[in-house]
Amino acid sequence: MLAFCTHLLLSALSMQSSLLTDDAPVPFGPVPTAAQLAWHDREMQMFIHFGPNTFTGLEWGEGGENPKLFAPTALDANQWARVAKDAGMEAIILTTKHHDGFCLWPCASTTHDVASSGWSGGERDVLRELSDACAKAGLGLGVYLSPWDRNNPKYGTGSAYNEYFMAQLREVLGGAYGPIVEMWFDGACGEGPNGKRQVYDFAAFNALVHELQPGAVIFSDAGPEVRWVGNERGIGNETHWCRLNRDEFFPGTPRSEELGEGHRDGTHWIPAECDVSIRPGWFYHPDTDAKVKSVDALEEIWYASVGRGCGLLLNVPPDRRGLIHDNDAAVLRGLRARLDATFAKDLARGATASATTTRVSTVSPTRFSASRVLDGDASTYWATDDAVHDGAVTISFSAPTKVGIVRIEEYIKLGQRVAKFHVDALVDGEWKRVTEGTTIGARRILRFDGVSATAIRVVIDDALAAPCISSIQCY
Ligand code: FUL
Repeated sequence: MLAFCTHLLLSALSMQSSLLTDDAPVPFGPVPTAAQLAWHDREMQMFIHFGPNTFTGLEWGEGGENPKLFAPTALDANQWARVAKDAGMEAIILTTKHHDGFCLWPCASTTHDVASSGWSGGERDVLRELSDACAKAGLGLGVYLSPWDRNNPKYGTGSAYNEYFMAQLREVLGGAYGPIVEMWFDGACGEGPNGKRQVYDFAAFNALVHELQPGAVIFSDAGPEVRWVGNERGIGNETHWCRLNRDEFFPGTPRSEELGEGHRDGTHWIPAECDVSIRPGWFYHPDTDAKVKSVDALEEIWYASVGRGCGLLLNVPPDRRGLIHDNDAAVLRGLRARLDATFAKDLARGATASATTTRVSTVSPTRFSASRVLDGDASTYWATDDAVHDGAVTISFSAPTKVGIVRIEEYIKLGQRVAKFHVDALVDGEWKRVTEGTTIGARRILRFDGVSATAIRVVIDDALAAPCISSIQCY
């Protein structure tokens, strides 16, 4: 009993002292959830468009296709997972049903599915095989399920179709296929087989996804967790606020040109994801084998998406065998090799850091010091006092060092703060500006003409609240 009372007293005292001594900045604006933080860490994910279109050559199937057309000859989801893994991707999102309504898993509520297909006597399940392959490879699994359905007769009838769609969500998200990291809702909404357009109940769809897969983020034009970037070229906006006035948007929004930048004073944390295909179309077509994007083109896309704090969702469509074509696999290996070579050695590790201004902490004098940006620990950061919204961190090398890339990360658990910054290099004893930008967010990766510098200085020119920078890397 005495031990129990002592324990209570000690924990009360330590709670009180941490309240008194927690001199960290208070969060600024909306902040990411745990699921969104995990999404930010999955910098690059693979998108897989596969289905009847692979066999008909269409991009938007009409819905009346004979399921027997779906007949891959050598499908191997482990090969997809290997290609994704070798490319350094963190998850695979599969079109379990595209606009043609055909389901890649044996669906209990329609016969327009793999069970009626010409593939292996209707005995196999693409989602099951991908789920197993991802689990084995240590990849996350995401689900694209098109609300637009050009096959189902209930489409366009209101609640009857919404019920059908939610029954499908229950099948794919209910646990049979394990944890799902991302639910991808397409904003496309056209006519169904009866010529009518459907009014979707996205509030109910989202609530169901959250109930069935609390660890998943939902993507759509309007989030609620991840938003579309507003183009299908894989290009993020140079100014990328992770905040959005969410309630003014909906899937299929006519205001998609605002999605790239987001809103500086937005109400909700909803960062942008950049979807793009490695080929001209979303589905595999044999006449595009020579049109696979080059390593150079993919590298540019990577810097314009991942480098601007967005997620990159790169579509790699399997061919009619059910395998990723060698041309696609080869450029992905090339991209990985290029990125690995570029980012092999962080030149800032081992350098020293100092700041023009540092937040005072009574917990420890180094709690918010400049050295925090070099410690490789994502949970520590350099910060300024609340009233100070600018300042600079200088990274000094022991000898002139050739630098052409900086990677800067904000401590986004406390919100997104930086609105304007620039980077200087100390070359032959003189500071010269090498690059500049607006937002940073989860990360900003900037390339510039390489300089031989004895120091690199990241200058925060303007922030909406005390800047909190968790990492500065140089390559
Ligand atoms: C669009 C769809 O209409 C395309 O077919 C593709 O699935 C793309 C990712 O989203 O809205």
